[in-house]
Amino acid sequence: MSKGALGDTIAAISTPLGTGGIGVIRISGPQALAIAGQVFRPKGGADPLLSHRFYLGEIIRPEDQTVIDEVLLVYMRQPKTYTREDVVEIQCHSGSLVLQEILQAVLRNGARLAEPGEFTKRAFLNGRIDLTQAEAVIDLISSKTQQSLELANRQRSGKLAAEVRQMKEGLLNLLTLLEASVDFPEEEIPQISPQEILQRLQNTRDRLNVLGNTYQEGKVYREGIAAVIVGKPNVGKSSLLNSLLREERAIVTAVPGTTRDVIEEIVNIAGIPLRLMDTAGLRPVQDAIEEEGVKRTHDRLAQADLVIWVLDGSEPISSEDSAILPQVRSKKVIIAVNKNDLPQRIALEGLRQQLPEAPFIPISALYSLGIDRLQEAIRHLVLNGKVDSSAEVILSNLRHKLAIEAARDALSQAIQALGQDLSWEFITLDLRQALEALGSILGETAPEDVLDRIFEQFCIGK
Ligand SMILES: Nc1nc2c(ncn2[C@@H]2O[C@H](COP(=O)(O)OP(=O)(O)OP(=O)(O)O)[C@@H](O)[C@H]2O)c(=O)[nH]1
Ligand SMILES: [Mg+2]
Repeated sequence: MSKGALGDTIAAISTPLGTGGIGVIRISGPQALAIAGQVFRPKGGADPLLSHRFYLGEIIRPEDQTVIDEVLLVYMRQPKTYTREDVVEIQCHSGSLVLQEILQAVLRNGARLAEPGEFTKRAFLNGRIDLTQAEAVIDLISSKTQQSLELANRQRSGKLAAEVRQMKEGLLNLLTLLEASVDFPEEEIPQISPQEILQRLQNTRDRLNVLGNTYQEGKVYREGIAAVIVGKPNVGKSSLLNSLLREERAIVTAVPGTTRDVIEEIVNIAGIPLRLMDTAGLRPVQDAIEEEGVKRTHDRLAQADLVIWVLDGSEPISSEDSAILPQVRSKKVIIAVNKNDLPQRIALEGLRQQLPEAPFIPISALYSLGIDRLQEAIRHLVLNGKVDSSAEVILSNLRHKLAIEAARDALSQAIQALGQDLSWEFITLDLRQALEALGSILGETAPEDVLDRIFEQFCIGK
């Protein structure tokens, strides 16, 4: 994708392919209205089409003037459109053949097939949204919980961008003052004391620090975490998965070694999208299938952000349980002491000493008891107890976090330079670096390949 190709008109199917009530074909660019005129016959013959109005009519094949579908068409004159260009949207019956044929008719009349994310990229290049807002559109589409949706919406509405802009403005202000005194030391220009400079630098650095610290929470909500349920056979791992899912997803039987393959589902735990994996029970393997299953358990364990280790509270700890300890020790781990509905015969003291940080939660997966407490423990552990959802702006994107840190480090250097009485040129250099880092968040100074990487994550038609 290149910035230069803005002059042409692009088109794509914007709804998922497949049968459904309505499908949408979107066209954007200077030729949008002309192309619509070639393929669309409004009922009653409206001409010209007025902006931002729906028209009922038919789409016809340009070659032989036969009808493809009856549709609703809306023409939106720029600039009040998604891309800030002329946009036409055609709402047709959603069958993949209908959608494809209409798209073909549009393409034959001069549109080019849009690349993934190209509509949103145009909105960015035409200045309707900044890069954080474009990125928020991806997050919005892929949100799995209300919390991640809310984070995406805050970013889409420009909260992060506003905060970044404000800090940029402050720094730019300072830079101008400093450069004036460097360039015209004898002139009568407003002077700024070193204390005042220090104060301003520190203020902004502190704000950057606060913002950077929200990333841990934001990332969890945006990307979710991988949690794997492990334990020896028959302790109730699959029962726990089912209980958390509120659905009989995994097979549960009284036969140890029931689960052979990894079963993976997404559950919403207090707003956190949890990729939950039920695994084969860990024990010395008895056949080739179980061997492969246990190997898969180990693979998942290695990648997991969080481990839920299930024990059977109705039995004493066995050597099979103990063999699991070294494999989970270095992980964030929660101990679910299951079968709490039966008389308890487990002694946990030794294990508590081995895993002093881990919460031990008594549950009954069979009767869904203690599951709330388990969920709370998961939330607490994942967010490290450092949750501050009240923060107005929460970082959830690694690109933003790295830029915020780069800006912060540049300011720390400036503060150091100030303390060492270095020439103000050193400080202005650091300030420029900080400004560049902040500008890259908004897309002002983001190089082409960074943009490409961002917009490639979109689907076609967005
Ligand atoms: N009383 C009681 N029984 C339970 C509970 N949870 C699971 N069970 C029973 O324990 C047996 C094993 O349950 P599963 O969920 O299949 O255990 P698992 O850990 O997935 O076993 P494998 O897949 O073989 O490793 C079944 O008979 C369950 O009904 C519980 O909370 N209380
Ligand atoms: Mg199982």
